[in-house]
Amino acid sequence: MPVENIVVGSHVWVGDPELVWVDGQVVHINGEDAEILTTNKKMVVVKVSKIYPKDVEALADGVDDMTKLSYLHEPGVLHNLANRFASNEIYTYTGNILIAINPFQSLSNLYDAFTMELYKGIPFGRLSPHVFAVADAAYRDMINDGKSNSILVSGESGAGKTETAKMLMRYLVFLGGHTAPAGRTVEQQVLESNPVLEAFGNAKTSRNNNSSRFGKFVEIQFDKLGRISGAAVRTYLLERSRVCQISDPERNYHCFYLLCAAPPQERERYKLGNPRSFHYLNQSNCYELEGVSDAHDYLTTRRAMDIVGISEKEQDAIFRVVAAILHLGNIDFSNGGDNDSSAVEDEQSLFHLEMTAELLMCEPHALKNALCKRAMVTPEEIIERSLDSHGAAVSRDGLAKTIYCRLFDWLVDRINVSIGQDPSSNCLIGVLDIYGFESFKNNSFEQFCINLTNEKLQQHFNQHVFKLEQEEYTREEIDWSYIGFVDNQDVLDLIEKKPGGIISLLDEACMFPKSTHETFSQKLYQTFKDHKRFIKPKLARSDFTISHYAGEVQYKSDLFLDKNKDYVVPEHQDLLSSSKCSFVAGLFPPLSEEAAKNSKFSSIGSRFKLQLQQLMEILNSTEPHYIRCVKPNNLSSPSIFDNTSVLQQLRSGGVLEAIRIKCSGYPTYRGFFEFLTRFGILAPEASKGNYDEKVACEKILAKMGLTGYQIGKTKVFLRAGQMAELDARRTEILGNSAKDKWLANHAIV
Ligand code: AD9
Ligand code: MG
Repeated sequence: MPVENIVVGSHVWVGDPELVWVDGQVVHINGEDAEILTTNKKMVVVKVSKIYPKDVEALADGVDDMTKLSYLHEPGVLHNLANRFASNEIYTYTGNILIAINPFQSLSNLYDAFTMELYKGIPFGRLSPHVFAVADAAYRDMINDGKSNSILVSGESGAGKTETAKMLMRYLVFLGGHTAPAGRTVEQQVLESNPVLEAFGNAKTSRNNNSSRFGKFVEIQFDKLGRISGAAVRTYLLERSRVCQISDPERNYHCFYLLCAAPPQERERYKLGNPRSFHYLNQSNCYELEGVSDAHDYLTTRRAMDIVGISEKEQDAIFRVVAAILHLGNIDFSNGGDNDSSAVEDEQSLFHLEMTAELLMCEPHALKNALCKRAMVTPEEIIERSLDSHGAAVSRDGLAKTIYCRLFDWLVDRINVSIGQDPSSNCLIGVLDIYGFESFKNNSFEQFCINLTNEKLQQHFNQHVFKLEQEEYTREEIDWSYIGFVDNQDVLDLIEKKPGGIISLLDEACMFPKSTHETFSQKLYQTFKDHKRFIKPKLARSDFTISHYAGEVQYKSDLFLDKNKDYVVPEHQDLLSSSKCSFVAGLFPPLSEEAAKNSKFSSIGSRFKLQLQQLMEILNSTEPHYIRCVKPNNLSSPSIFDNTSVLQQLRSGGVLEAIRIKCSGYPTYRGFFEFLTRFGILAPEASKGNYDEKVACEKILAKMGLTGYQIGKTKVFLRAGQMAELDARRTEILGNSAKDKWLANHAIV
């Protein structure tokens, strides 16, 4: 803060090693340094430029919209959220962005029918902040403007995205449902698609017992009367590796445990027993979830499948495939007689091989060959080669992952066909529930794709926030033509530019047989050595760092090439496409000759990039609404507010970026009357002179010698720092009495 805005007695925020920010009052100023007595009873000396003004007029339990804060800065925002969270106010607006803090407890009546009724048709901002208010605004905008809307929910794992998205869908169904539900209505199907997708796409991770392992965009279509007439679900990047590899204390996908807890006759049919006996489940010691009954959820999932229109026969086939994957994982291999080949290890493995074949309805012998042998095509002949035991195990896991992903995609397609699209609908509301920015100790290709998603959404978000600010300026007829902001296009170019971006280079590397992750990394180092968003970490031989909008992330490139290749081994394809079970064969439709030739390599990165492009096209044609979910602490505790972690999330979620954009213009605006009430004291002659409110405001501002502010039609628009300057003058005028009183109250004992 500029030195002249700080006076003895100013209330300020200063950095604190534990709390991140702590408030205090200036007791002495010496040139550039201020001596501050903090409320945690420390006397600290801090550079004036490092402190932020605190609003002493702010309400004790906070404001429901950050834009009502006199000072829009990091400590102010954090303090406001903490205050509200302490009184179970989990929702707060920043303009039309909703910040939702996960309460980790059920708050009474927060989502009941009465509350839904309450929010219906009430203008946004009239009632306290709520997800229902956002859904209501989206619905009203759609009805009034005849334009599609979207609600983008983001946040880190466990922050509450999926719960929020479900709440939004429930409210939209409440608004757009038909009054006379007849059997399976579209809206019921929309809601029941959630438990089905969660059973197959969610799993317990170390951060969330019900973590979505895929991204989801649900498009709800409405007819001219505002009633739901169709829906479409799009999913993104299901986590493949989890099917055959989990670490303690995580779990595999819920459906495996559900099926192991099915009624006895069904378990018997699939020869399933204790989940502890399956390799794909017993790599972790976690089998049960607190407060969850897998047996009960199995029945719920079955019922939900009925409602979304998956037939009894199809359900049977689906669970047969799930059981087959468990048995498949239990087939072990040992090296065959000549060490270069493999054999199914023992009786047990043989039993599981037969069970897998029976469930998938293929020949056990053919299954064994598909797992253990490969055909090599040379110009002269086709040579059959045996895999060693390690190769066979890799082949087995590859098959399990491929089958599972195809099954998941089938479910999504089936749900879409069953709910049905409304071709005559011209309005939709999209709800996006997608993974937030990730930065771990080890970051691989998955984090790379997830962070690309977030960069794209961030750009969309920035442009929107900036546009809204400008609309407010235009409404008030002030001049804003010179305000610009820097966006993240340079990171997007680095990653996805064609040709020359990281994804293009990765695809090139995947197509060139001699590439390794090292040659790929060298290529990146060479190509981007002068790119300011790309960093070669010191000492790293193949890692690379990208400077994302939310911070730097160091990626390990070792598995990038493997993970980018979506390749179904022809032996697996042939085996399953000739299954006697039409469901299984349907998951592996025969490839056309053209596709068979090209099937050598299909890039997951490029496909994902394309999916994202399509998503952005839809989002760009809608009016967006944003919900930022925040996890108050990493213990899933209802009562802890961890400043450091919340701040990091506000940064990753772009909330601080939105504030930066606001600050590049006029971060504080006040109505004339409000301004006069607070600052009339600075120029008593202006208030007494019986002037028009606008003129009185101008007089005060002129007297204070401020420049750069603007006077709109009904509001004063202040540049960053000007509110602090006015407050400093006010504090001076109010004199030492306030300071003395404060010091007396906070005296160090
Ligand atoms: V992940 O990226 O899919 O791992 P999400 O989706 O952000 O994650 P989720 O919605 O699954 O998190 O929420 C995690 C848990 O927090 C839930 O299982 C609930 O126990 C809890 N939660 C979330 N939101 C609420 C809420 N509004 N009220 C009460 C909540 N509990
Ligand atoms: Mg989720």
